Amino acid sequence: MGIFEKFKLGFKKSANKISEGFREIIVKKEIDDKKLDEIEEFLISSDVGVEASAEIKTIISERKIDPNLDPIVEINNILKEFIINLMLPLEKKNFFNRSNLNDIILISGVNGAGKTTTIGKIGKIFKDNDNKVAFAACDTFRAAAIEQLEEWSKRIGVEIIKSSTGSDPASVAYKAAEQAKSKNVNKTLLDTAGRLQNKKNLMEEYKKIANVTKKIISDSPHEVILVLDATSGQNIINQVDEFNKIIPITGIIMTKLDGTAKGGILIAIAQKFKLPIIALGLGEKIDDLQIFDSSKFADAFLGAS
Ligand SMILES: Nc1nc2c(ncn2[C@@H]2O[C@H](COP(=O)(O)OP(=O)(O)OP(=O)(O)O)[C@@H](O)[C@H]2O)c(=O)[nH]1
Ligand SMILES: [Mg+2]
Repeated sequence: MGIFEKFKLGFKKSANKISEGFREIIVKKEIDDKKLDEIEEFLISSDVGVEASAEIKTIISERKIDPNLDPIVEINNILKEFIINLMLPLEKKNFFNRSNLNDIILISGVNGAGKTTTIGKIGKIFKDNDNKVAFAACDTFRAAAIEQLEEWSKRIGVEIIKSSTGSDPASVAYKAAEQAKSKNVNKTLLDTAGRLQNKKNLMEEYKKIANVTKKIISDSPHEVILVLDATSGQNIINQVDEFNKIIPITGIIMTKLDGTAKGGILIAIAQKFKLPIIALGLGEKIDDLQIFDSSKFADAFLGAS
């Protein structure tokens, strides 16, 4: 099964919900104000967000739908157009290209979001694209976190910079930046401990990790990637807000989109923050990562074949 098929399969729950939802709302062909309100409410309940749902409702009401056409198909087309208009500018496929610099890439997010797994997945793509890659085990907090990252580094065949559990995570980041420079590593991925965005001391520690590499490479970190778990619902909005305040996010990766009905949350985030979307996680294995493509996302979300 190709990744696109997997993507669609992963999204099946969302897609079924969306197309069935419209079918239930639009039993007859005319779309009156009541139907428009129901469509809006349905989109909100699918996690698409209040603002985006209101905007979609306005677009549908302004677009005179030809009564000779199937209104469900027409609404799907409007939604697809909306998603692509919103998300095409947020694609960032060149993130994976070979870089000629010592890129420092900080990976952050709440506990269990999928940070370490995602580092394994993107590390492999970086390596396949002829980058010299290194991982830095800046999660010195959770027992076995270092071993988990080490496991991935062995699987892919990349170097790991580490210290012992309980040591200062910023010092590991510092050492990784030194090595990036001295060994000419193109992409250094910093794995950080999971932290809740409302825990002040942990966010202070995050700020320290984020800033320490500047002492070696002044314009680092070059990328600050927030990993979001699609199944965490509306709390995701707050996560983006808080992490973005500490150090500006340069890209989002959403994980666990396989088998969840919550794909709509990515639309809400795109609408609210307009941040680049790097990739989508669709499983636990190394190849279960889809480089973000707005058109493929729209098709998978809407259940188009
Ligand atoms: N289904 C699914 N599971 C995933 C995905 N990404 C990660 N996981 C799983 O989610 C769990 C947590 O993943 P980790 O990579 O350890 O998450 P983390 O953010 O590093 O966790 P902490 O370091 O403890 O904060 C693991 O069981 C992963 O296999 C995904 O895209 N889909
Ligand atoms: Mg981890």
